[in-house]
Amino acid sequence: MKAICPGSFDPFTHGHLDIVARTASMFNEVVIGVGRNSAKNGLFAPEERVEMISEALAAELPGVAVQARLMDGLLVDYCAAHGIDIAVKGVRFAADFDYELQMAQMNRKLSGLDTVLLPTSSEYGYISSTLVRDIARFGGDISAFVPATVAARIAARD
Ligand code: COD
Repeated sequence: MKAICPGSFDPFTHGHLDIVARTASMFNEVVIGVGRNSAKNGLFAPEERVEMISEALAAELPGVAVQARLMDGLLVDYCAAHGIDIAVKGVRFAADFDYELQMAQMNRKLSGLDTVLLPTSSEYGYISSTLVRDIARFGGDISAFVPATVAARIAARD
């Protein structure tokens, strides 16, 4: 079966990487779908996020069949066009669950696409891209929260 881990990944964190690695252990093929979240103010352009994730995968999950791809438009349309059976999302706390449940039900209604929710690993539950963006904007140290290749890209922006 082919799965997608969709998200904004702005930036890609250790929490995201953990969800992707666990998804890759369950499915034959995994795509990381980099979408645009219209509610969020971006730090990196989606195209650059795809590059950053590809770099992180090469360094952190060598030999694992995961590909990062730009996902314009609706998740359900992307999945239908690329033969993807299941979406996999990470859940850190109740607010994530409420948000993900609503999107999962909507996606299922739109096309029948089902969603698997994976609970975050306890060591990554407090990490969020929003907080990492904020820390990075004010020059703080984000190296504990993102793969080294992502930290290097963030440092190179300054
Ligand atoms: N540990 C575990 N999981 C985590 C962690 C962590 N530390 N941090 C984030 N996650 C999970 C999130 O809960 C989410 O499941 C996933 O990782 C990605 O997170 P983000 O924040 O990068 O991504 P979002 O929530 O901004 O992504 C939203 C999408 C882009 C997936 C969504 O907007 C979408 O599907 N857009 C396409 C348009 C569409 O189809 N819209 C209609 C949806 S019904």
